[in-house]
Order: sequence, then structure tokens, then C-alpha cells
Amino acid sequence: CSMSCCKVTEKSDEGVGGSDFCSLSGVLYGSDAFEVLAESYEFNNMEGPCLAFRRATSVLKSLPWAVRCLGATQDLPCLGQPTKKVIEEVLQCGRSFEVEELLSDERYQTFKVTVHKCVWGWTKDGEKWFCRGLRSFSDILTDHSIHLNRMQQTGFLHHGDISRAVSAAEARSLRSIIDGAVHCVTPAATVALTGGFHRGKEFGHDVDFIVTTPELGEEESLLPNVIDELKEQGILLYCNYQASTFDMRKLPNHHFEAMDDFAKCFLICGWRAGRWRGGLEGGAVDLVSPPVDRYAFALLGWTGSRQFERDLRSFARVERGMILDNHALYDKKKKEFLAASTEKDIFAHLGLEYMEPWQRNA
Ligand code: DCP
Ligand code: MG
Repeated sequence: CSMSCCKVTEKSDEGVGGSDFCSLSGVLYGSDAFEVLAESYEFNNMEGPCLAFRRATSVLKSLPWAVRCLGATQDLPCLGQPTKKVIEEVLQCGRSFEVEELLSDERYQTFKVTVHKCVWGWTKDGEKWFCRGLRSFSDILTDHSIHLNRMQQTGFLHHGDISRAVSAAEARSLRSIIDGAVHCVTPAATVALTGGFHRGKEFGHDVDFIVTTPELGEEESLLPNVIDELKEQGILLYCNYQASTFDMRKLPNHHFEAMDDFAKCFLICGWRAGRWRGGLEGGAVDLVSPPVDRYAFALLGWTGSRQFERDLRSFARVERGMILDNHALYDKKKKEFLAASTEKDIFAHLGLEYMEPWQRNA
């Protein structure tokens, strides 16, 4: 069931084709009703119900038919009582009172418009600021007893740059800049656009790239050199580089971890037409640089969506007795790592039909 939940019918994250319900709540609330509920649980540090609402959205978006009555959802997986209550309300009254209440809730609003933008999701600091009655950026910035860490400072400082969604056209123009910088440093390097834009999304919160070199080990100097090149071009507004801690001897990793140990950098680059810096506006960019023999696993992991990755990994574990992460695929029965140079190889090892990136918008 988990894999069938993943498959979507339309080339969109907004779920229009899959379900009229999602588009209806989208029209009502500017975002999927379940996403509002999921976020609210996220802001209260309640991961279980947050995930349950995100799963419900995935299931509804994947339907090739519209939900017109509650009975039609009877045999669908991952739809619990709280989800069904919202569906019923929207179908009967054309609105969800619970979602409307949340949208005007002070805690939800504060986390959504202020805290979340700088510390991303729930954190102890965010909670502390809220409990102290701080409700806006200026409340936080003018409270001199608050010490912001580097990540929080970046969020506040570049909030204007990173809060406006990046369009697919802007992602394409950035791609040619990144392509140029990478190939200037290493002409034979590979550059792949990944994340939401690789899945065909029209808008995203950042632009993700996987870059690697044909020679194993050459990738180690790739990102530092690319960063220098972007600096020289004058488009780098912020850079947080993390060197690789990847070690094949530490695998397989039996504990589920979403992220990987490859070299990566979080950048804020100014390349979009906008209001600042002589007309150039910034946006968030992730560059990840795995060794070439790990490239396919990194690409599959970073292409997402998060829900799709969660389901694919759980399918590998439960149905195939394998451990899949961004580094490798390990067969527990054979006690061996399975090699892959393309995403297709990984699907084949899992005994699954290949799914194009746009079909992974769960
Ligand atoms: N990813 C993951 N688990 C995480 C973080 C990321 O599995 N904790 C994977 C799935 C994501 C992909 O990496 O789809 C890229 O991460 P983003 O946060 O950039 O998400 P998207 O690119 O999918 O969406 P957007 O950037 O538009 O929010
Ligand atoms: Mg992204």
C-alpha cells in the first residue's frame, strides 16, 4: 500500500488532478487544509499527528478520481478519524471550522510568519520566544537578551531574500550559472538539478543540485572551488559549507536518518530579478557533492518528495529486507551492498517499475 500511495497522476505538487478535495481546500485556505493542520502540529512539536496529516494529503492527491462523499474514502489507507472529520466538514459545509480556527490562532500565526521563517519548524528557541510574548521579527531582534545562533541570524538577515518562492524559470537561470561555475572548476563534472524542480514543481523554497566528478576522490575539492568561483562572480550572499564525513565503513546505517554525510553547502545566491542590490534578489541554494559511485543514491534521495522517500525506504525495509538511504542500498539477506549508477538501477534492485521524478510528488 505504501508504494501505491506515492504514485500521483498529475505533474504537480498541488494535487489538482488527484483530488478535487485538495484543490477545494487549497482555494479555501490558500494551502491544503491538511497542510495547515500538519504545520500546526509541527509548531507544537507533535510529529505523529503532523505526519498523519501529511500522509493523508499524499493519499488524496494520488487519487485519479475526486472525493465527493465520505463513503468513497472508506477503503483508502492512511486516513484516520481526524482526517475524515475534516473531509466531512469540507464536503458538507464547504469549509473546515478547525482549519479556520487555526488560521486565526495566535500561536499558529506567530510560528508561521515569524519563528518558522528563521528557525524552520518547531525549536526550543522558537517556543521560548513565543512564551516570552515575542510575536514579530522586531520583537525578537530588539530583545537584547536573545542570542541568535548563526542559522537564526541568517534566517533573520536574509529573510527578505529567502521568503519569496523561487519559480521554475528562476531555477533554470540559476542552473546555467551553477553549470558554468562547476564546469569552470572541473570541465568533466556532472551537475544535476534535483529536489522539487526535478519533480516538475513550478515553485520551490530553494534550488537543489547534486554535483560530482568522474574520478573518485576528485569531488572532495569540488565544492570549495565552486564556492570560490561564485564568490568571484559576486553572487554569493551567504555560504555555509560542511565537509564530507561520509565513510563507507559506517554503513549500512540501521537507524533511519533523513540526511546524508556528503559534502554540501547551503548558499544564498543573488541572481533573481527583484527589489534589492541593484535589482538582484537572493534565494536559497543547496549543493551536494557525493563521490561518483554514490551519485545515484544521492540523486534519488534528494529528488524527494520527502513523503515519497519515506515510503520508498519503508518499502525497501519491509517488503525487500533492504536498507536504502542517500548513501547506499544494502541487502540484509545477502549481506551485501548493491551497486547502482542510475536511479533506474535502484528501482530495479527493489523490484519496482521505474518512476519518473514527476511521479514522485507524494
Ligand atoms: N529530503 C529528505 N529528508 C529531509 C530533507 C530533504 O528526504 N529531511 C529530500 C527530499 C526532498 C529533497 O531532499 O524532496 C530536497 O529537499 P527540499 O527541502 O529542498 O524539498 P523540495 O525540493 O522537495 O521542496 P522545496 O524546496 O520546494 O520546499
Ligand atoms: Mg528544494
